[in-house]
Amino acid sequence: MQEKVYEVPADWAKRAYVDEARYNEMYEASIRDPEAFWDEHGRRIDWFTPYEKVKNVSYAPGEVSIRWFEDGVTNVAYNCIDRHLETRGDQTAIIWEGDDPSESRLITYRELHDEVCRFANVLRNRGVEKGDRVTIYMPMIPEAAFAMLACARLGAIHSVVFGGFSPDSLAGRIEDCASKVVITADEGLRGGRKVPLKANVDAAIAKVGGVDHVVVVRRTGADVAMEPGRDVWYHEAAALVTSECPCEPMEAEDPLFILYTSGSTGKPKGVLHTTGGYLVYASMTHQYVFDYHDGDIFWCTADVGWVTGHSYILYGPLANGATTLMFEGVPNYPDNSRFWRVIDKHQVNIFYTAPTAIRALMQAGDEPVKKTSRTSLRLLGSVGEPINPEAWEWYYRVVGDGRCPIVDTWWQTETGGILISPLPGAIALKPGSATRPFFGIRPEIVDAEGKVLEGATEGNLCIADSWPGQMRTVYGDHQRFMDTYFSTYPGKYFTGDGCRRDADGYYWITGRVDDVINVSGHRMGTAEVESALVAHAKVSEAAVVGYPHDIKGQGIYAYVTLMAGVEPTEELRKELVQWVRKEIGPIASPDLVQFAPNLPKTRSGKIMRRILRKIAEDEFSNLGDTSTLADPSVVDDLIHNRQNKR
Ligand code: 6R9
Repeated sequence: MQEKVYEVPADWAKRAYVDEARYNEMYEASIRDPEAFWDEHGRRIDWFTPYEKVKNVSYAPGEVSIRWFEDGVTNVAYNCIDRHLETRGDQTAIIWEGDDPSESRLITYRELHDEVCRFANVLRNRGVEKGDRVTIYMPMIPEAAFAMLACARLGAIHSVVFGGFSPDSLAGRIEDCASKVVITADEGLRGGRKVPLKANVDAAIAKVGGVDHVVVVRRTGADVAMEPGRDVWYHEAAALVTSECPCEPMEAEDPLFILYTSGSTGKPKGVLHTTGGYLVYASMTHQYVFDYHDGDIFWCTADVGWVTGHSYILYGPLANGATTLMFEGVPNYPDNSRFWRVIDKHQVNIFYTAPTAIRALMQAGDEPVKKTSRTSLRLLGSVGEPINPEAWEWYYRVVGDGRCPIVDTWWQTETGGILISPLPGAIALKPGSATRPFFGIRPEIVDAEGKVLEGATEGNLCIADSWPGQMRTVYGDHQRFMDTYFSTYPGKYFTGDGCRRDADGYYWITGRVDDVINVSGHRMGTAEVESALVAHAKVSEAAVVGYPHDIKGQGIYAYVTLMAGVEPTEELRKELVQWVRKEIGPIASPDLVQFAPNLPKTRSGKIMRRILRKIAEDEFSNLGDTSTLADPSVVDDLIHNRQNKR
């Protein structure tokens, strides 16, 4: 089949910050002399004390250390707010669109300043200081942004926990970073449904303790329990403070935030990002990848609970003085035209969403899209998982009316910002390919032994050198950081993704090569779902794998061995799905549960996931070598009782 290529439109090459020649020139310069390149671009943010040292990085086994701009002093909130006040105080910083289409709010940079200062003062009055950890468990309301920026202003480290996580998951995250303060809302509102955030916080704290203050923002007005001395309504506390609060001077390597993410083993890791390098990288990628120009309206549909929300709803856009749209709702409420109506309502120019949303909306047909105008759109973006060419084409043709380039941006919580993506004025597009590396990024494809493969090839994706937005450590566990990312291929950062490079030097991400699955763009460790399942009294053993799913990208397939004497019933199947929902959160609900009296194991007792994956994928003819199984007949039973997909 001939590969489709969409050339850079002539007007894009002219208008964009970089065309192809400039991209090549800048990319080469960034690789030839990273120090000089980042010395220049690090100054795109304002520094209280300018840096003299640019890069101080070691990937050496056992002593991985990553420092950028280390003698510089700055503050992220200052860069996202204060430095814009003189020139764009009256410009809209945040457009908030509520779950209910009749609700929206515009917040100027000056208002943002006042709101963030108030929030910071409320936190300061509760003893929050530089270096303290603050957990934020909020719906997509402006106060979530105010709270994050208030932490940045004070130098406190925020840990945002996605509002869809269960009390147990929240508890684990509060405990891991020892947050004494939690910020939440009475309830969240998504697709017309209420989410009991405050009640979840109460349940989490009952489990782990250690929290001195809970600041509660009123969203729905629900009647929630308030514990005297611990809980305070934000609007009451905010009425008592001023709208002035100085920015704490922060060293470039002082932490900015922790964000928990799933890996192949163990509990979620606290990915730690620091101040200077993160902001330089988030703002620079936002400007160049989305070709953001003054006055553009930028909409990233992610939740602030994920890294995409951190870097491309908040920090990147605001550092650039952009107008960023924050959406509380979901793509299909009140109907399947919602995204496109919001684009028309707020005249959005740049729209950034996830393949799972595109695939779901594609199933609803063209009509909900076509009845809206979308003439304001200029650029489309995709993130979170590989986008299949069919969904790419639909996004391009139907949503973008064939006028808007698509930037398929590959990156991770760990990378802080986009690493591989087209620049719309510079790089011809191939549907399904994240195309070329951003400035300063050195992708390498290696084989299982770590040999670097050249030319057109396929293997595991590593990054050979550091970039300013890279995570610095796993909070509280630097050894785990080194083991997870720098030990498989010593001297390189290992991404956990598989990747193909074609003859044109384009990168095609093929998905995770570890035990991480990507369900609707949400990262999940199969081990987390397994440990939730085995925590159920009737489950003796569980093995979880991903399988191809039309809308979610991957679905969750759970093989469950029950305790002796327990009857495998339909009811129990449903109960187990509910159980996982409750233990981790709705995003982790297994799509299919197969009761398996035995799991395929090696003689040493290791579960052979390769075989379970193949069965879940319906690839029975291609099971590979099963001769090392302790009991090969187990496989026939598994195939015979496999769960149906539709
Ligand atoms: C930003 C974000 C990271 C994992 C990553 C990869 C997958 C993300 C992708 C993509 C193909 C893209 N991924 N973007 N795969 N093409 N454009 O999603 O961070 O939640 O940490 O997930 O998502 O597998 O390793 P995170």
